[in-house]
Amino acid sequence: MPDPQTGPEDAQRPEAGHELVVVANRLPVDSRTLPDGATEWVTSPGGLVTAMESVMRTVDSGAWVGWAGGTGEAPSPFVADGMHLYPVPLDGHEVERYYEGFSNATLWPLYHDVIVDPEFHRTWWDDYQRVNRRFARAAAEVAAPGGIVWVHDYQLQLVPAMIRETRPDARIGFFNHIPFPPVELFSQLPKRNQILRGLLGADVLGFQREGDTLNFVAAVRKLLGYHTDGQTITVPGLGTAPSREVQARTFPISIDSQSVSDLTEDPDIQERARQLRADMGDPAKIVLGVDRLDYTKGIRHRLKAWGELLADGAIDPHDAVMIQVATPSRERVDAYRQLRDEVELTVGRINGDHAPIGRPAISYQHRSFDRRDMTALYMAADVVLVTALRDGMNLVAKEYVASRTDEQGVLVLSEFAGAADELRAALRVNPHDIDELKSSILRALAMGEDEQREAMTSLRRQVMDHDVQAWAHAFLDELESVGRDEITTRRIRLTGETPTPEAELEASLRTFAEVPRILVASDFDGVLAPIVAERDAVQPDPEAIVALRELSEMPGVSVALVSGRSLTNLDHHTRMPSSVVLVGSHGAEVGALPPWMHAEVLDSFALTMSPQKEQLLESITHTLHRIASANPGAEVETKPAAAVLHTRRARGRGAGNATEAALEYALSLPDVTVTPGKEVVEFSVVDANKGVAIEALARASAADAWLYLGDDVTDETVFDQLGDDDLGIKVGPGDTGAGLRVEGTAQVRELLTHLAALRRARG
Ligand code: ADQ
Repeated sequence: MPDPQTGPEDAQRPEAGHELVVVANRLPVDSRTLPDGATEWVTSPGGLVTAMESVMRTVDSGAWVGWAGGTGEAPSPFVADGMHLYPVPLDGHEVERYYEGFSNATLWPLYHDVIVDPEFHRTWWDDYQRVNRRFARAAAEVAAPGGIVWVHDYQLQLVPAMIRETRPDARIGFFNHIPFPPVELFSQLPKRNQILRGLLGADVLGFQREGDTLNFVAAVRKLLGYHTDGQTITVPGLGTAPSREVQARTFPISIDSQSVSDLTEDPDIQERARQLRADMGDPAKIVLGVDRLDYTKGIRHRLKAWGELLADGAIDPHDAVMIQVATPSRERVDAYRQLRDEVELTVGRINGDHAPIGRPAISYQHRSFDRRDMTALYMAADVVLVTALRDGMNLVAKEYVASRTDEQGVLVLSEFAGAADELRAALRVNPHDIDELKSSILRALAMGEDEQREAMTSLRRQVMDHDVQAWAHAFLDELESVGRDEITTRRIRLTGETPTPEAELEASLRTFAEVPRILVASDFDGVLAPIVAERDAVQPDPEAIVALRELSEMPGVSVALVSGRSLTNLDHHTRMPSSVVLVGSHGAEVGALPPWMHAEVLDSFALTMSPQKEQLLESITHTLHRIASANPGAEVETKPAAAVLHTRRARGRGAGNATEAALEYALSLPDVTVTPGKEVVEFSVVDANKGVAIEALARASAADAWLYLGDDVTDETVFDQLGDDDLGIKVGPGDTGAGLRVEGTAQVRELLTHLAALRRARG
């Protein structure tokens, strides 16, 4: 970063929001308390920040949402180096359960091959969800319409779907910095499906290695049953939403290679490197390890190998010194405390047994170094040991390569680090095999200059050409290329519950009544009849029914009743004349049309069942019966092309449990239209909805405009089709695509009676 000093320059966010919003657990800043007690923010110069700086320069306005560290109230938003920072607060409990708990004691070990046992507590999961929701809300609030939101890492896996809920217009990307485990391991994770669904809220999911991407796709296929085609996943739409495509891709992360390389030209850093060697007693060889003090990094294995080489006499401690830099990490998590004790005990033992007087056999540094010191260390090191047991990428390996402009030095690299896929010229090891590790160390120490140069030249080509800027641009290019038309933006016209003012409703009705050819259509339950617990006890409002009948007999007016009920059931309860069209099963069944309507228009939309669909329906019905029998009171209704789970009469928590089980099951059925409604979940094997039905009826009746009344989420498919002259009327509370709202069935009765009167007066 050009200038690490930052202050609260300007907390104003652009009116229209930010074009690019990065969401990561941590903000790229650390706080520092000044002598006068004030807080100053200093940007922390990680690779991600550098990469983001480069891409943020290409957009008008960039933002970063993250935790500023510490507990309690978060600082107000501020600007640092042209980037708007939005701190997300965490309280002490959340740090314990969301961060140290679910993120670092459940997910981290599980995603790293269960090197230590993952621990799980349900309270941790509750906090993980709550904190993810907070991050999602913060990001959704500041992203510009159609803007890009890029979510990072395992702490925030639910955030993509949570953002999508409120911001379907945004392009959402997610990058997983750590490995994605094989499905056999991932399956152990409690809440695994929720995690997958959270991730699948993104348009593009990025992983470090090809193997990670394949693991993820396999988990989605196996655990959610979604259709996958290569690395493209089809996420079925729940309810009335259409399906979406999600791309899972491999983007190996890198470092700001040029700036690391440039540091080696700095005379002061060159001098530090020389001094370092001298401080170590000018040994023939310096072997270096740099890691966060984490059990995934294989520090114990490395120390064991080094200790044995000294004990065997294969290495003379006067000739070779090991420097182990171990950055303090997650010190409140048990496994990390234990690791630190163990590492320090081992280092102490090895030094006690082998160190010559006045200098160490292992120089152990448990603290942070700045970039310049780190570069000096890399320049001084003849061999760098990267012995991770599992690592997403491992940037240390790449930093070492970028620091060796002299084309000398040997990188010993674990095959379990992501970097092993690209850094082919490194000395590759299986760190679990201590004998192999020992012989690789000896080989590295003995390697001649020419061989070193040959390998290092090849490694440098790789690292210098593929830097972190290229990584970020590749990811964002993929995100940009996601087809816009696949992103459905459902239009919400009204929120809350306030009914449309009388005068506005009246004016709209008057205009509509003047249109020469109109279609008047309505949902049944909850609109023409109050909702009742016993479905068959439903009582339609007699006056509303009379008004509809009357309308259906007027010239230029077509009338339709649309319902989730089956056609026969709807007919039975409404007893409408043949001038009224009945549409059942959410549009999948259409009754006889009156003679003046063009039946052929409906051909393309007719109910079609194939033997495969019959079979599918049978298996769905079977599963729903199983869910119903586990939740007393829940019932299954079968229709010609659908099976429906009714939970109205389920007892106790049965309704919630049955619905949840049905929705979970729904996710495994990519070719089925699943429509959750009020205490019902409908599984339809034909692809029809009320919106399609109304559109077809409007065409068949040659209507110039239509009016539709609906109370349910299934009615939103109709409101999605509203044209300028059409009237969408939502009955009751809730967000809706309708332009008008009335309170309940009593108002529907008044409205229909009034419309009939207006139309009658028109003549
Ligand atoms: P980490 O597990 O933190 O990152 P790594 O890739 O090795 O691992 O990055 C560590 C960074 O910290 C390097 O830039 C290194 O120079 C720096 N560092 C280490 N010790 C230091 C010290 N004492 N002082 C100062 N700096 C120090 C996670 C994944 C990795 C993945 C990265 C990036 O676990 O697999 O490579 O994210 O995606």
